[in-house]
Amino acid sequence: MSHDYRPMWSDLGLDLDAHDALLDVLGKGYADIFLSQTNRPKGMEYFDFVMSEVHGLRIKELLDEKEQGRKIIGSYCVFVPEEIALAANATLIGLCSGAEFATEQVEQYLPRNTCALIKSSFGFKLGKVCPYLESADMIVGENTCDGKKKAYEILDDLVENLYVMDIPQVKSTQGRALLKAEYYRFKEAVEQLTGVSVTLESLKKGIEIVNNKRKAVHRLAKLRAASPAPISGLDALLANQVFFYDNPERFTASVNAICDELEERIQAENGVVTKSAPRVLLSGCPMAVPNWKLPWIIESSGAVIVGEESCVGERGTRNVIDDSGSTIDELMDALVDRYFKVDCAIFTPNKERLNHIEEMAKDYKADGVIHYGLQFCQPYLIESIPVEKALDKKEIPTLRIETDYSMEDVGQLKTRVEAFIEQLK
Ligand code: BJ8
Repeated sequence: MSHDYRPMWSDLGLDLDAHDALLDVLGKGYADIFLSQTNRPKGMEYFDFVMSEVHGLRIKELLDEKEQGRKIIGSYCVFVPEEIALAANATLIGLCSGAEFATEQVEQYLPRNTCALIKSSFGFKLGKVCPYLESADMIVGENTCDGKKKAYEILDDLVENLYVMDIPQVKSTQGRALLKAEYYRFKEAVEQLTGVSVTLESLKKGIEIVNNKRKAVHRLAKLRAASPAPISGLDALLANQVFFYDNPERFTASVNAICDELEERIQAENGVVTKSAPRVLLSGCPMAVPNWKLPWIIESSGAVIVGEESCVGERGTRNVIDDSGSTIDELMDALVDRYFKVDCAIFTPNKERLNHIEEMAKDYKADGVIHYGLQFCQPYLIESIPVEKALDKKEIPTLRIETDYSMEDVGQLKTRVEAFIEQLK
């Protein structure tokens, strides 16, 4: 890290020793998993820098924004619209939840058999190690899966500024009306927080900024259809993870710069693997920083990941918003249209997700699909069975993995993944 940020972390109330330990593990993991890769695109240097300053420079930037009167909003789900936050002079950041922390303390609040993602969000709070969480003026929870829904009731006692958004579970007319009403309620809450009213122009601008960010990651996604793959799945996942907390305009420019480079690589048939490397589509639960275990196992076993059907990936970023509306209400409708297409497994029925997985497997020329379900995550684990059946009908080999954030099962996972990759060959 470029500076001594300890005074800043201390002011935020972090536990400096615990935080040092977390950064140490994160830094070592990053070096082993990312920096050890060969023939990476030059543009990844930007993301290496972002990761090296993940709790440093970016937090400093957010605190500077706060000093200038901007508010910071933290969110745990892709249903929370960044466009509205931007339109009301706030910055939205994703709260990661990708590592085990303070498990003993967490289990005083949550049952042991809670998914690792929810436990991690509590661990970062109870262990006092997340500067993003501590910088946030508002933390947004959402009624998605039962685990999150109930956990936010408990989180409400641990943080001062929790706001909970209701999310429909059925894609019906009533479900759409609920989402629209909730987005209006969120708009009012953000306006109250910042003291800035959303206008037609500011909402259009917010939509434009986020659309550009999404277009850049779509461009990156499409380039991965090339053979040999021009970028590793790990590096592409990293870009999708950084999507949630970098400055949006800088992120867009950095992803587009990588895409320019990848276009040249594709022309020159310069891949990160050979053409014969098996191509895998990863599908399932979101993978937040620093949850790199399964992608690392897959790619260190000789395959390349060519797409993520995940909220940290294409499920979360696909589709842009029509910004042609001439009233705030028309723009809010366009916003709802876009978000209502997110096919999270909390929806019932959720046939769109099956179709999307098949489409992605075809578009990115995947030889097989690995479905990643977090232990105790009922929506995705239950849905993994129809996913496997649907893919089976299309003769697309599928491997269903159930795991958590611990490293205990690495050996066993590697054996299963290697056998699957052999089968794909
Ligand atoms: S839109 S996927 S980001 S809710 S892994 S906590 S589902 S028990 S994360 Fe998600 Fe929004 Fe949906 Fe996307 Fe529950 Fe499962 Fe845990 Fe999960």
